[in-house]
Amino acid sequence: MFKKLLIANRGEIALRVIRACRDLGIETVAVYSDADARAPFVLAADEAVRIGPPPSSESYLKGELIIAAAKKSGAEAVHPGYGFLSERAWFARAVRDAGLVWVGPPAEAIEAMGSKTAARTLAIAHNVPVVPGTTEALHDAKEAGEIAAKFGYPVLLKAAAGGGGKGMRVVRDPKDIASSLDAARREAKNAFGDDAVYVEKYIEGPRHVEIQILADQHGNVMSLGERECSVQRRHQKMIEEAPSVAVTPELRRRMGDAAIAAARAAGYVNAGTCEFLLDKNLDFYFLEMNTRIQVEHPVTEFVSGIDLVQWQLRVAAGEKLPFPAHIEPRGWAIECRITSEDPANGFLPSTGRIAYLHVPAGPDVRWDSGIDTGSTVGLHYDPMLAKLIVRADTRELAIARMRRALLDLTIVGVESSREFHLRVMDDEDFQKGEIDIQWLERRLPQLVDAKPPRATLEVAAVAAALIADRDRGRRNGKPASTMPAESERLWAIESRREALRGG
Ligand code: MV4
Repeated sequence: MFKKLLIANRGEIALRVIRACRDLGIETVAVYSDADARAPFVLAADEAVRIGPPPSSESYLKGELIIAAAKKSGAEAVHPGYGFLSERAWFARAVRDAGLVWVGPPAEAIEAMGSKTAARTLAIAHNVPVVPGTTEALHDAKEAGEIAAKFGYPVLLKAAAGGGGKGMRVVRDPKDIASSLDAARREAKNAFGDDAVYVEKYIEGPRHVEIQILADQHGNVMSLGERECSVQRRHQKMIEEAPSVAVTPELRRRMGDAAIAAARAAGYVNAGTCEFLLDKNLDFYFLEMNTRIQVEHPVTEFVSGIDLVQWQLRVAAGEKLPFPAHIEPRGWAIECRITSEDPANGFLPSTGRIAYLHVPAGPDVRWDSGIDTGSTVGLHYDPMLAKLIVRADTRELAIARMRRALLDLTIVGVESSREFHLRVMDDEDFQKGEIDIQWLERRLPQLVDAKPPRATLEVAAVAAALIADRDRGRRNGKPASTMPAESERLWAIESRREALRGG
């Protein structure tokens, strides 16, 4: 195992990697921009190197500066985290060429999965099911019309260089094919500098289910089961869980085998994720492979009992995976991404200083965060403040535990998505697991509008003050009032917290 590692990232994932290193006795080097000089991940690292001003383009995306910091500090390995340079093949190669260990997949595997059409071609060649469609870029609208007619409407035009839903157009009517092709091309050209577009059959109302894999340098590739990631808005995941209510052990096995085949086809090593669409008939289709550790990895850690970041480090150091090829999940895990966005205001990003932070705890409650009391939240980076992850024996208990943990969370100073997550936990569809990739956007108006009326708020404020007063024992020596009825208790806990906030 290496003695010292540099983390080419920031925020909660940098801290997550530092913790794994501590557990393994590896010294850590953080790199940071001026905006992060006092960030928790910088304080937690053994050493920290300033790499530039706040904009990512002048700091966390400066590969050469990061490699220079690694060499200078005597680090032997580099962990890329997610985002930033994590899926840039040139950076993986530059790290390797500098004589450092890259704690991620080989540059060649990143490249093989980088183009959507190349990944699709690779999948087809290895019997991994993909959505019916083509892999060749379309020449013109006439050809698009012919292919669409062959597969049947609706079809989806997709950018070959794709990702994040850019350069994508659903076409339901043959008369729209030419204008949709133009629009998809324009968007693809803008986003990726490549206007190649191809055709797929459009899958209506699927779930987004992904399989976590882990591969070592000795040819062992394993599946750690699925994550259900359908609760998303504008291609940003909000809530993830493991396992998925839709996946049986038999389906998990087949999806796991498909993910392992895709990983093998790409010569994959380290942690990776195969994304699938799972339709209403429970047919699944490979979409793409994410060649990095993902934000939502903790739900898999909770149900598999395997520390994914620790195993990223171990396989990068040459260790063999000691696990069976398939892991069956135990219990249920849910993650809420707590962001500094205001759901009541169209998810407008909020900035400021975290004046007060109270973090949930207790059995099987995990808080992966990049902030502390006193941290400032700006606009330079992603709005994710923290991830709240819980585990329990059943999905129902996990939802109840998440609800409790969210009530235990107080963030003062910036707006956050906490209240939004509480509303999802209380939602009937969510509780039944009746969700697909369009569910949240369909449900959002109801979730956001479910505001208590002004009068209710005023009554609650008065009641909360009385409860707080009772708890402070200031009732002139009179006995404290009785506890509220069972049905009112959660409301009372919330009111009490609000009332006691700031003394
Ligand atoms: C699809 C699809 C339906 N049918 N492909 C969106 C981003 C890109 N990774 C693939 N995406 C989709 N591909 C076919 N043939 C629906 C989506 C899609 C989606 C997929 C995963 C998670 C969220 C999504 C939101 C909208 C559309």
